[in-house]
Amino acid sequence: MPRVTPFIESAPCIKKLDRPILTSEDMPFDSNLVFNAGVTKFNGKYIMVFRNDYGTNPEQFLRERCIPFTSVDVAISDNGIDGWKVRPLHLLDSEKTKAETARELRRFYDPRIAVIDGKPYITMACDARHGIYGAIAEIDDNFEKINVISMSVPNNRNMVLFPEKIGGYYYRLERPMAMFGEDNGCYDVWCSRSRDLRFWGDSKVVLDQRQVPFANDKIGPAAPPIKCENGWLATFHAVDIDPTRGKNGWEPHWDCRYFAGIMILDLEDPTKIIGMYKKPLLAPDRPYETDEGFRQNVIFPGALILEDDGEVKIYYGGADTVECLATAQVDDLIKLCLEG
Ligand code: BMA
Repeated sequence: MPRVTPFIESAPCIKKLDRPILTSEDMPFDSNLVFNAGVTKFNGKYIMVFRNDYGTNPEQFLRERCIPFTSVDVAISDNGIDGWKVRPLHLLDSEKTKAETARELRRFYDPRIAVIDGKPYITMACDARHGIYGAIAEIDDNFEKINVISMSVPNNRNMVLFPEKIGGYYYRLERPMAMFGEDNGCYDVWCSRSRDLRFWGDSKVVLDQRQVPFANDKIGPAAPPIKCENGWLATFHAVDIDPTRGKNGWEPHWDCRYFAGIMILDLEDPTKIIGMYKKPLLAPDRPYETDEGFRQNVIFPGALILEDDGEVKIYYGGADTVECLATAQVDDLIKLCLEG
């Protein structure tokens, strides 16, 4: 396993806010960790659908080694930065999911949002008795009623939908956990397509983990891609493991570091990479990403919003504990990908 250098910075064009934008302290319900959100601009508002882990604390976690409950929740803001109003009723909750499915499905988490032909969809991971599924759900315009329309076979997650059909097909990026590949346990980013969002096929590898110089372990799709003149701007997360890292956060041993990477995919055939930035787009470098929280050194992006003035908002989970925001200019992001 190749060693990755101890400290890597975010790309120079990235501006991170100097504090998280949403945390467990903002929650009107029981909450320990608020992170890994999907965000979209819909009917003039910014809608965030996020993951809330609850029912524990660092001491209890050390004894029991699990976080008992996970809910998926909604927050709404006028500017996508602050003033988030959190809806008090959970959109999904692990206790309800278990009860409704006779414990077959345990919890949904890591939601991402794509709006296709004006209709919002949520993709999520789902832990279940028989593995981890990737789920696609439709949701009403008020983000109140969610209905799963497609489930993958195990083990698949980090599913993100493209925001429009390409050549008559819906497309998604995903990350199956291919146990028996050449590089055992180093999973890659894949792409599949569908006529109806329910049945998926024509699956191809898009990005091999070994193409990413700052990953020595799995990679996975991050935010739903955004469309630019040069192609689809697509983010991914990339993991580097250093077994000497030891205790890091709540866990007795956490040796991973998660970065965000960025690439451009062909507009007509999104299984083809046009360019990729060879260094991390976002690296953990703020105290709330590196020194505090549940799993330190984790950057987990779930949303990109391209504003009319060319600013891109990049939403990401920090340390599996808080939700954060960084911004960059779209032209700078494209340049990074094309110049490598
Ligand atoms: C991944 C997922 C994410 C999490 C990340 C870092 O495998 O479980 O939900 O943010 O690990 O812990």
